[in-house]
Amino acid sequence: MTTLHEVKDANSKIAKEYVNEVFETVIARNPFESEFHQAAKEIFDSLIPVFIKHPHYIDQNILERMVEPERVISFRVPWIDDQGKVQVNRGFRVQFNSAIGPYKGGVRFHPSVNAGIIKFLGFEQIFKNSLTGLPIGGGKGGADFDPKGKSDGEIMRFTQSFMTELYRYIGPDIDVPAGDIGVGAREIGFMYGQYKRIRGGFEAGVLTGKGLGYGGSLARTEATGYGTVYFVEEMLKDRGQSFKGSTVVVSGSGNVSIYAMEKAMQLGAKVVACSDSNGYIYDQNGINLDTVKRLKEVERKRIKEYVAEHPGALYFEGCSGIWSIPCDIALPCATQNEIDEAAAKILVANGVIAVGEGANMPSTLDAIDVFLKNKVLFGPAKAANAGGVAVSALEMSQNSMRLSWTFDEVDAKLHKIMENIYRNCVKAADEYGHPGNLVVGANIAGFLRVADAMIVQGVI
Ligand code: NDP
Ligand code: 2IT
Repeated sequence: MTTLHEVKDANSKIAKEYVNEVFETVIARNPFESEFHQAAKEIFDSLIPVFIKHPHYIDQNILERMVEPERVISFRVPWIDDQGKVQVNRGFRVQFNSAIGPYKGGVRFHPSVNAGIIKFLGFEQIFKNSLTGLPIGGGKGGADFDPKGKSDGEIMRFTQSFMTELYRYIGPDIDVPAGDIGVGAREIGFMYGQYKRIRGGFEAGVLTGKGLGYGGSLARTEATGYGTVYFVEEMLKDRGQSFKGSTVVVSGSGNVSIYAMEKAMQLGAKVVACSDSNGYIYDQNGINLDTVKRLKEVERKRIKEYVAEHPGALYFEGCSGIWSIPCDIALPCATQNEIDEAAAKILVANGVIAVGEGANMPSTLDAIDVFLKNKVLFGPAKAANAGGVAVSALEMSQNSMRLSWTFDEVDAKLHKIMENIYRNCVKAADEYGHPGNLVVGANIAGFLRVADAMIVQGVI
C-alpha cells in the first residue's frame, strides 16, 4: 500500500513540475521582461506548498490563468513641450485581475517604464489588494515620461493627453487608477479634471489619491508610509521589540518614504538617512523632516540641498551606499531592486533586525534569501506597503457614500487592516509549513482569496 509519505512526495513532484512548466510559459510569452519574471518566480515558488496540499488548483490550471493579464492596453501619448516641440510617450494600463473587484492600482510616470515593469507591478497588486480584505482587483499603469525638470504646464499637457486615451478603459466600477512614482496630488488633479471634462459627470470614485477638496480621503497621503511602519511594528512586537530608541534608514524621499519617516519618528525612532535618485543624506543626529518635506514636496528640489541647511549632515552621490549605514530597521521606500545581495549582507553584518518594504519589490530574490537565512524580520512589499491601496479602497467607499471620515477614523481603520494583514500572513506561513516566512505567508494568503473567487466564477 502507498504510504502517506509517498503520496506527499508524489504530490510534491507534481506541484514543482507544474510551477516550473508555467514559469517557462511566462518566460516564453513575455521575453526580456526581467522584473515580471522576478515577481512571478517569487510568487510561484511560494505557492508550491498550496499545490501539494490542494492539487485541485493544478487541475484548474489556476496559475497559468492568473499570470496572464485579463487585458494589456498600450497607447500613444502625444503632447507639446514648452518650446512648442511635439513629444511622444508610450502609455500603459494592465488590467490584470478583476475576480474580487474592479481593477485597482497606481500609475507610474518614470523613464524606465515599459510593459514588463507595469506587468510586474500589476501582478503584485493582485495579491496585495487581496490581502487588504477589501473588494479590489489588480491593475497598474504608467508611461515612460520623465517628470524631472518639466514645468507645471508640461506636466498638465502630458497628463491630460494620457487621460484622453485612458478614460475609455476606466470607471468607478471598472478600473480605478491612483498614484505611484512620479504621480502625486498634482497629477491626479490634472487626470481627474480631464476625465470629468470628457465624461461630463462627477464620478469621484474613478481615481483615488484625489485632493481633499474634491473627494479625496484624509490620511491617503500618509497611508503607505504609515502602514509600512504599522506592519513593521507588529513584526517587532512579536519579538518583544519596538521602534522606540531604534536607528532607522529609509530610502527615497517621496510620498512613501516621507510618511514612513514621520510615523517611525512618532514612535520614537531616530531616522538617520534618506535618499533620492541622485544620492543620499546621512544626518547622525536625526533627519529634520520639515526640511525634507519642504525640499521634496513643495520646492521639488534634490535631496542634496538638505546639507546646506543642516551642516552636520553629509551627502553622498549614488543610491546603493545608503545600506552601508548601520541601522536597526531598514525601510526601502524608493524603487525595485534597490537592495541586492551585497547590500543585504552589509545590512546583516551591521546588525539590522527588521526590513519593511515600502517600495514595490525593492529587494532582489538573493537579498530576500540573505534576510530570511539570517532571521531578520522581513515584511514583504505586497503586505507591508498595502496600506496605500487599502486607504484608496476606503476613499472609494467614502465616495460611494458621499461622506468623509475624519483623519483619526481612517487612520484607525488603516492600523487595523495592517494588523490583520500581518496576522493573516503569519497564519498562512504556519499552516503551509514555513513558520515566520512572511514572503510565503503573504503570497499564499493573497493567492487563496483570488484563486477561489476565480474558480467559482467558471473558467475565467
Ligand atoms: P515618489 O515619486 O513620491 O518618490 C519616489 C522616490 O524614490 C523619490 O525620492 C525618487 O527620487 C526615488 N526614486 C525613484 N526612482 C528611483 C530610482 N530608479 N533609483 C533611486 N531612487 C529612485 O513615489 P512613491 O513614494 O509613491 O513610490 C515609492 C515606491 O513605493 C515605489 O516602489 C512605488 O511603487 C511604491 N508604492 C507606492 C505607493 C503609493 O501609495 N504612492 C503604494 C505602495 C507602494 P527622485 O526624487 O530623484 O525622483
Ligand atoms: O503600489 C501601490 O499599491 C500603489 N501605488 C497604490 C495603488 C492605489 O490604487 O492606491
